[in-house]
Amino acid sequence: MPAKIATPDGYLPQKPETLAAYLSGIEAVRRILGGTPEKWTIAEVGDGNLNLVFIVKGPEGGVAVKQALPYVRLVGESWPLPLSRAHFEHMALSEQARLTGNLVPKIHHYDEILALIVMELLEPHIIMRRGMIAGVEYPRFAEDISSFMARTLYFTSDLALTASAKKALIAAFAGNTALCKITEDLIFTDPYRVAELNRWTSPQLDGYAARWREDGDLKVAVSRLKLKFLSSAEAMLHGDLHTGSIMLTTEDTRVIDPEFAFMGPMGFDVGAIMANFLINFFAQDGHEAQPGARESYRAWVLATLEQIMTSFRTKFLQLWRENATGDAYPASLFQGAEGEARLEVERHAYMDRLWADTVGFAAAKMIRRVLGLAHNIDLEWIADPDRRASCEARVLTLARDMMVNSGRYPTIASVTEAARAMRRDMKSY
Ligand code: SR1
Ligand code: MG
Repeated sequence: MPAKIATPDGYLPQKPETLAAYLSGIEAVRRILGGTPEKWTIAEVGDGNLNLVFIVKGPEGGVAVKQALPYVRLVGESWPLPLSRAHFEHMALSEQARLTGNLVPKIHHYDEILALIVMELLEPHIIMRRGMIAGVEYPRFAEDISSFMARTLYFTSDLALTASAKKALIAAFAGNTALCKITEDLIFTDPYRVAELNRWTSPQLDGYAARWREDGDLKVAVSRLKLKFLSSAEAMLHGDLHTGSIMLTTEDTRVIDPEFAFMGPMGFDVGAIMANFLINFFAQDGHEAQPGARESYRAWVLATLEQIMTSFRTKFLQLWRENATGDAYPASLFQGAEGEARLEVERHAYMDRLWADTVGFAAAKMIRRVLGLAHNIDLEWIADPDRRASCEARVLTLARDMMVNSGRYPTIASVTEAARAMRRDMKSY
């Protein structure tokens, strides 16, 4: 068993009893909750893979408290994980708040020793993945998430930052290695080899898992993506931007949980959103009461995905035109109408490269949710294993093609069309 993580003096995993006493010592929190600690209710509600999460309510209001454990909650103490992830989450949340305003929860208090963040209680928001499983449409989401991605990625890139500011940001996030390692192993490596923690719908998908481990083209393609993840410090990423990291209502969107934040390739975040929309699209067959019942929801999922990708590109390009404050593409090299025209062509070429990365990273994220350790409830909640396996096989088949034949997917419309065709033509696993 790997060595336990040494925790600082004063670190203690919280329980409702200890948390009430702790919070009562923080004036800002006391004011939000109102009353006295005996009047507060505290429940541990964490259902994620890594941390403790408490909802605390008082007579006046509520807060959410997230605390890192010195191990991976999903697996237990046999998988130690540093508490420093709370530090990186706090830093990323602060940066995202500065860049996007109210698209992230407000921070009320941060405690480095306890690895604990007290945040705004988001109510009546729910985790987006749960809403999408239930078939809820979110009319604001495309607008909000495209702004979130465009602003956080653009303003932390060399297009907006000076070289020294960019390097300072790289240094600030360089220590989040343990969380990056989870991604490097679980997304880019384990699904393509025999790994103890891999799991899939068995025996239905045994053949897929075996073929994935033997597929040389796929292994080269995913290794290229892994190299990019390891080496391309393009911008500050959220690092785990799936629909479980978003809480929302039909009117308000908040991105939560940036503990995987680091300086990496932009397509990794954009691809995460694409992957989770495509997974949900394929999973709808497992949730509809009778065949066709979710047809209009499926249409919403793909239309929204198209809108997100199109708006992201438009917004990112516009930010670049209006805020070219970085050291990349020096203005002195692109003077006059001819220089500007040349630069505009180059901006589009840049977005095309980012798009190609997005398709590849999306594919990697789709495959890991079917063959790796951590699955999505979109698929997991389909009780009938044959039905689930049919949805999962479509996810795998489209993802493999997106990764190996990425040139076939030059636009978001080509991706959504392929998803529709896959669902129509591939009847079973
Ligand atoms: C062991 S952690 C597994 C996954 O949970 C997080 O949400 C990330 O997606 C990570 O890969
Ligand atoms: Mg998370």
